[in-house]
Amino acid sequence: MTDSQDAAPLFQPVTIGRYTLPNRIAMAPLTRSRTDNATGVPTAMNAEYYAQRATAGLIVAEATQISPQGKGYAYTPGIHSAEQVAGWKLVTDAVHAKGGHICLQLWHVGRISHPDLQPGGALPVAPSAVKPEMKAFTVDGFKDIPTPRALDVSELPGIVEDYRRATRNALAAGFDMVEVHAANGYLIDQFLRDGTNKRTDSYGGSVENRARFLFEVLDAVVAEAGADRVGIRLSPLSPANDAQESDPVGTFSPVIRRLNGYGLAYLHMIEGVTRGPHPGFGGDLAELRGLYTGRYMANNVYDRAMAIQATANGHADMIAFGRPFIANPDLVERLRIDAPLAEPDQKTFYGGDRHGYTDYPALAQPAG
Ligand code: 8OZ
Repeated sequence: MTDSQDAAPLFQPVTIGRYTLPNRIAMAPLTRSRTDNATGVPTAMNAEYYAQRATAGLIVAEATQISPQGKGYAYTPGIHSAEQVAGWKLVTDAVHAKGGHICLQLWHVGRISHPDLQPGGALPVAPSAVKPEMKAFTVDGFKDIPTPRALDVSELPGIVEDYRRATRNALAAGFDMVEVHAANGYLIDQFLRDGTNKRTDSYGGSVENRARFLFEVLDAVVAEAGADRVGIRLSPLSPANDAQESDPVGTFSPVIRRLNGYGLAYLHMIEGVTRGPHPGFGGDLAELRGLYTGRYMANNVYDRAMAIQATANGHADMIAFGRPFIANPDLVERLRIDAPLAEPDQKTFYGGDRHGYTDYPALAQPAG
């Protein structure tokens, strides 16, 4: 019974951008907060963690700040300094040595930050001075997030340049692709949504204006990497990080339609509420997904059966698994043979050392 599933598209190759990937299982970007807080430089330990998971068809590495201002959580990595590029090179070399492919997720958190995490103790920045009802993860624990400072229009080209530099750095570090993080209520999503974008200039008001920043960023990233090495992540139906939107379908439909014209490597969508539960395949999800004509990566607490079905019936070209990859470095093989999955320890999700990071074993290999 399980053997017959080897023929399932989930376990078959797929072309994504300029790459042919061996299966349709992606490792979703997972914040693990395991770099030095001051430098954000990846280490050999991070390389070992990703290399252990290199049988994923594609690893989308954790959200990585494009600039010091883009940081919103303690111990997250960056891609804005030469030292960070050198650290990430350890990671990409280790993944490539195992035959894997790895993409870097480019991140600016916008208002989801705290002065403790910002250069010079500055206020976090956002499209508008709208306070999120959220706490920030700092080295001293969780702290209330203050009202952010609204970005002046003159500052936006500099942030677009930060994305461009981050893309160049990611390619120099050996990443195969980059993914623009436009989901989960971070800076780009804050521009898109009417609950967080109260601007009255050309970046606020109409959907076209609210999407302007996203497409300026995307144009810069695509100019550096080529569209066939760029993905984008959206979470249109998720209120993650207190990102309010009065009309998700009305806001995101024109965005997705316009993405069709880019020929990107893929659109990665969190299909419902971030970290689940899956909303079902009808309704707003069906409407939004149906608009996209390129490669589509689905994410939202998929299990094996859902993943097999969604890649067989045309819903998705890839499925991104997040938490299952934490405790199952060999998730692809376990899904293939329908082996039981290990459960991750939530206490070691964020921060700490090798424990709960590189010490989850693969299934024992048969002797011989
Ligand atoms: C969990 C913890 C910290 C950050 C996201 C980058 O929600 C994140 C994130 C998730 O996209």
